[in-house]
Amino acid sequence: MNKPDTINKISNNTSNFDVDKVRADFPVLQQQLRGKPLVYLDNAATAQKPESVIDTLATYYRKTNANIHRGVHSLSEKATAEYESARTKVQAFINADSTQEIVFVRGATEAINLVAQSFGRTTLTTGDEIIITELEHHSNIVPWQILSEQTGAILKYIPINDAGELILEKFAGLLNENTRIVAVGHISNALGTINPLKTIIDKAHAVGAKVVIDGAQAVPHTKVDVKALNCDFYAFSGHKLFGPTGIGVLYGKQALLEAMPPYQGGGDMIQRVTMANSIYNDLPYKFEAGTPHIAGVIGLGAAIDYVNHLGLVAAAQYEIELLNYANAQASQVPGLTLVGTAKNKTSILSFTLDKIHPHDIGTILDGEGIAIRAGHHCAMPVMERFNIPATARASFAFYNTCDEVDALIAAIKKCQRIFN
Ligand code: 7TS
Repeated sequence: MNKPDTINKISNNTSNFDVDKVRADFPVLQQQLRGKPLVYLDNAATAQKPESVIDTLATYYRKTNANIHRGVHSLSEKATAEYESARTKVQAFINADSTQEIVFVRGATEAINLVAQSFGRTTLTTGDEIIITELEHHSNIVPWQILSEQTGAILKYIPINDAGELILEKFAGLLNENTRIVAVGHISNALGTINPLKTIIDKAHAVGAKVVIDGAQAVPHTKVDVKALNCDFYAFSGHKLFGPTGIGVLYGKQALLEAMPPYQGGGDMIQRVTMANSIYNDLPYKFEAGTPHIAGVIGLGAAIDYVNHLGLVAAAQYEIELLNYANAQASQVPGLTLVGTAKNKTSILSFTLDKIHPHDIGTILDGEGIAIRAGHHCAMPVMERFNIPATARASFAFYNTCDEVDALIAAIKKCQRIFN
C-alpha cells in the first residue's frame, strides 16, 4: 500500500462516488453522541444499516410475518417466496452455481463450525493435518482446535511477517499429502491484510486438501466470486454487509454439501421421520434445522440489493483512497505506530500510540463522538506475533469521510496531550 507523507483529501462528491448522498441512506449516522457528530469507525465489528434494510425488516414484520416452507396459507407462501428470493440474491452476489449451495446460518462463526463439525469430523482422523494462519479471527481458530481434539488431526499455522502478510514459502513447507483442510481468512479483521487466496487455494488443491475461506471482512469491501476462487467453502456474516445481525451464509460446493451429514436435527431438515430413523431433506434445507431467521434472511437480501445498487467496485475504490488518506495522516503523528502494513490491505487502521493503553484511547475518542475498537480484536495470536496486548483499530466503510479521519487524528493528538 502507498504510504505518502501527504495526500490530498478526496472530495465528498467525486464523479464515481457521492459519499454525502450515501451517508443520507444511513439514519444512525445522522445523530450526535456526547454532543458531537457520531464518527463511526467500528465497521469491522458491525456495519450500519441503510434505511432500505430497516424498512424491509419493519415491512416484513408488519405485513408478511409467517413461518416458511410449511403453511398452505397465502402469508406463509409470501414469506417463503421472499426468503427463497433472498437466497437467489446471495447466490448471484457471490456467483455460486446454484441456490442449493447457499446455506443460511447465524453468521460466519456458525458457518465455520458447521464445516468443522459436519465435514471435518466425518472425514478427518489421527495424523491428518489442518492448516490455518496466525492472522485468523478466533472464529477460524477455535473450531479447528476443537476438531483437532476430537479427531487427533494436527493443527498447523502459516506464519506472518512484520507487515502482517502470510509467508507463503512457509505455507509450501507445511503442505503435504496429509493436509485435509486449509482454512484462511480472506481479509484480516485485526490488520486489514488481503490474503492471496487464489495461490493458497490452488496450492492446497494440488495436495488434495479442501479450502475453507472466512470471508467475514471481505464481502463488504470486495467483489467475491466463489467460482473464480474455486474455494470449497466460503463463510460470511450479514451484519458486516450492512444487513441484520443473526444471519450469515455458508457457501459450499454442492458435491461436498451432499456428502456431509446434517449439523443439527429438527424441523424442516427432514423429508420423513419414523421412530426408527429419519430421511434428510435435500440441500440446502438439510442444514437449516428449525425456524430460521426469516426476517434476517429477507433483510440480508435487501442489504445485497443496496450494495449492488451502490456498486461495490466504486465503493471499494473510494475506501482505498480513504485508507491512503488515513494512513498518510497517521504516519505524521509522532508516537503512532501502525500495526499491519501489508502491501495489499483495506479499510483497517490498527495502531498503538506511545505507551497509552488502547482502551484509554478508545475511551477518550468516545468522548469526542468517535467509535473505534480497542483490544485484541478476537485475534490474540496476531497480538502475540507483534508482542503487544492490544491495538486501537479504526475500521472504515464507504460512508466514512476524510473529515472523519481528520476528527480521528485530532482526537488521537488530544490523547497524547492528556497522557504525555
Ligand atoms: N471472521 C472474521 C475475519 C471476523 O472479523 C469476524 C468478526 C468473524 C469471523 C466472526 O463473525 P460473526 O459475525 O460470526 O461474529 N469480527 C469482529 C471484529 O473484528 N470486531 O468484532 C467482531
